[in-house]
This record gives sequence, C-alpha cells and structure tokens, in this order.
Amino acid sequence: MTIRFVTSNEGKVREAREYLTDDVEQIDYDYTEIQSDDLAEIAVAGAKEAFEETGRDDPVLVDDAGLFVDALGGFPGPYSSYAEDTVGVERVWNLVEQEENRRAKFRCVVAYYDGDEARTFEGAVPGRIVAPRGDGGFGYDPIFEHEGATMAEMSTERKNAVSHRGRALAKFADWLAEN
Ligand code: ITT
Repeated sequence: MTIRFVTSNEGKVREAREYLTDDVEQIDYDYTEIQSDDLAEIAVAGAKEAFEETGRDDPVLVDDAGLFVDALGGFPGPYSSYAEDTVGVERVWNLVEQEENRRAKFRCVVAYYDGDEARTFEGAVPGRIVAPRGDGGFGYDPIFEHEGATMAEMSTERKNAVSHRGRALAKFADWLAEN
C-alpha cells in the first residue's frame, strides 16, 4: 500500500520513511489549517480535505505537531509553525532563557484517513528548552533537549526512538499491521 503523506515538511517525511514499511509518498497539498487548540482536530480536518481534494485513491496521512513550553502557558503550541516563521526558533529560546522552569514538550498527532473513519495517533516527549545546539533535524530541534542531547544532535533513528512523532508513528504502524 502507498500512504500519501500530506506535508510541505521534508523532515517529517524522512522520519516517517524510517518508521513505516509501506511506501510513503510526499504530497505537497496545502490544506486549510483550521484555528484550534486541538492538534487532533486540526490534523483530521486537514486529512479529510486533502483526501477529498487529491483524488480519493490512496489513504492520506497528516501530521500536526507543536512545541508546548510550560513557562509560556503552552505557547507556541498549535501556533508553532507561525511562531517559527515570525519570531523564529532563536527568539523562542530568548523568551525562555530568563525563566527558572524551562520544561517543555513536543506533541504530535498523526491523522489517517481513507474515506472511511478518520483515526488519530498521538505521541509526546518531555524535554527542556536550551540555547541552540546541533544541526540535524528541523524546526525547534536545536533548542529542545531530551536526556542530555538536543534533538538536532540526534540521528533520525535516535530521534524517532524517543520523539513525539516516533511514538505517534509507532502506534500508527501497529494499528496498520493489525488492519
Ligand atoms: P506541514 O503543516 O506542511 O506538515 P509544518 O512544518 O508547518 O508542515 P506543523 O504545522 O505540524 O508542520 O508544524 C509545527 C511547527 O513545529 C513547525 O514550525 C515545525 O517546524 C515544528 N515541528 C514539528 N515537528 C517538529 C519536530 O519533530 N522537531 C522540531 N520542530 C518540529
């Protein structure tokens, strides 16, 4: 089976290909990102729209992810992409730099839709916001430290073993194997 991963983010596709045995085809369809605090709601709406608008043949996968910083009340959360494009990763670090509590988590929801019922799979990973280190990964990886290393200092394989996306993809892969 071919899974059509609807995303403009090649980093996400790289991680999914490492995880799934099925063919993963990247589709750069720009679905409407609805305004919501709920990653699952955003991902399901995107998956349904993408499926309807891109031919309704192979199933689609949409991944909505975000960085949730404790000291900032969960910001940037569902607005992580907007915050990366506007203030940038370095300045998100600056916002947290003065805080005593630098705890954060990455969350990811993967939505699968094949025209039948939408399914969602979630993963989260706890960490700490630090000054940028490393040049692997993408997005907020350089400022997100988990067990001593930033996610930008990890190989794709190691990041998948601990990451929000890896955990969501693992649940998805298990479900896929059973169905
Ligand atoms: P698509 O919507 O096209 O899939 P995107 O990069 O905009 O691509 P999101 O809306 O899910 O995807 O992005 C949320 C933001 O969080 C965005 O700025 C990403 O760079 C960042 N992000 C998502 N997953 C990440 C990860 O594993 N490591 C670091 N940053 C991540």
